[in-house]
Amino acid sequence: MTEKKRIIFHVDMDHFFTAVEEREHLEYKGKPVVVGADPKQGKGRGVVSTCNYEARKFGVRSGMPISKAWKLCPEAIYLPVNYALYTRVSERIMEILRKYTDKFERWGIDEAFLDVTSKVKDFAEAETLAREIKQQIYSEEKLTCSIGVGPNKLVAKIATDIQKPNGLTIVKEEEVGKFLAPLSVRKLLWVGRKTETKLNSIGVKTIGDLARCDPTVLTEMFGGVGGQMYLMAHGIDRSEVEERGEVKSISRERTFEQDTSDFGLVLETLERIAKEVHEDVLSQSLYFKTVTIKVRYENFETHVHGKTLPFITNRLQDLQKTARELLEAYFRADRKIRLVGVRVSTFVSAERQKTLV
Ligand code: TTP
Ligand code: MG
Repeated sequence: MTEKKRIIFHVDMDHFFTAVEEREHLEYKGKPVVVGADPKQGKGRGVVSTCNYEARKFGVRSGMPISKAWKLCPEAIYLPVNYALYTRVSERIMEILRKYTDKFERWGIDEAFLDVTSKVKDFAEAETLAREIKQQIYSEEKLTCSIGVGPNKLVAKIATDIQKPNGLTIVKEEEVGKFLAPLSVRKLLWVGRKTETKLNSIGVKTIGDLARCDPTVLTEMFGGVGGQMYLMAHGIDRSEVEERGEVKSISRERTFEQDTSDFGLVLETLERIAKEVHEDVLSQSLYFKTVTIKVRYENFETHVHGKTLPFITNRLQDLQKTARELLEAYFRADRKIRLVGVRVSTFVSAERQKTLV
């Protein structure tokens, strides 16, 4: 069977939340900036949502406890998460990108895939188009992005990360093997730290090592996922770029009978409703990537805070752990909570997950 060769773009904004903050406050330019929980002079709970590249030089990273970030870089500018602002900017960027192709797929708040097969005749034209997109986003939004170009979504997404910020990485079909081989297995979509340790234990460190494995050994070790990993290691991904419309999010919330400052109770409630959300996720055969919590204090002041995971998942523990981390930033002994909620979004159906390989 001869398949039409595809050309896929993956676009990812650079240090998105902090880039938006820098744009709004020119005085931050050149200084380390961290967006996330309040560091409270090193005693704060919660995590870093993201940080700019100046802060990354000090070792600060997304998902790190904010207290650790403070230790590494107390001089950084620490800002709360202004989700409403980033969502507005994200919508405008997606509108720009959507105009370039009818085969478009949003993937998280600052990422999207574009299938430009029918818009360009080869990779040279694809490069020109990618530069045009970068230029348009910059001139309209004063933000930079990185673009990965490849024969499928998997390769394009891995390529984006190779040169960041403001990068453009092109991997032609015939270059895929050479491109993937030296990279760590962690670069593959579903390989987390645990899987990496297991793979390392059989001497597999790079994607090239994985590609040389016997697929039956991988299936024995990891079940069905093992077979998927093997195909991915060979850069094979037939999934289509398509907008997922129908289900936007699944959420639950609870109002306490009496406003409470009992953190244990709030946490337990959050975990219980996360379990309900998770049951819905499983019953609809979905995978999610973004977890958002909602906290309303007794005076009705309401906060919504989300985190997009670096992987897609359908595991209860990922949902509960992320929700718990997000909640920690809002717990204050002196403030009673009236309501908590949890939402998951950015879905992939199990059907599509299977077709990704
Ligand atoms: P990313 O694209 O993963 O990160 P980034 O845009 O900040 O940096 P990079 O230049 O490496 O792409 O995530 C997009 C946004 O999602 C990020 O700006 C903040 C948010 N986010 C979280 O809130 N928590 C997280 O753990 C991660 C990874 C991201
Ligand atoms: Mg990004």
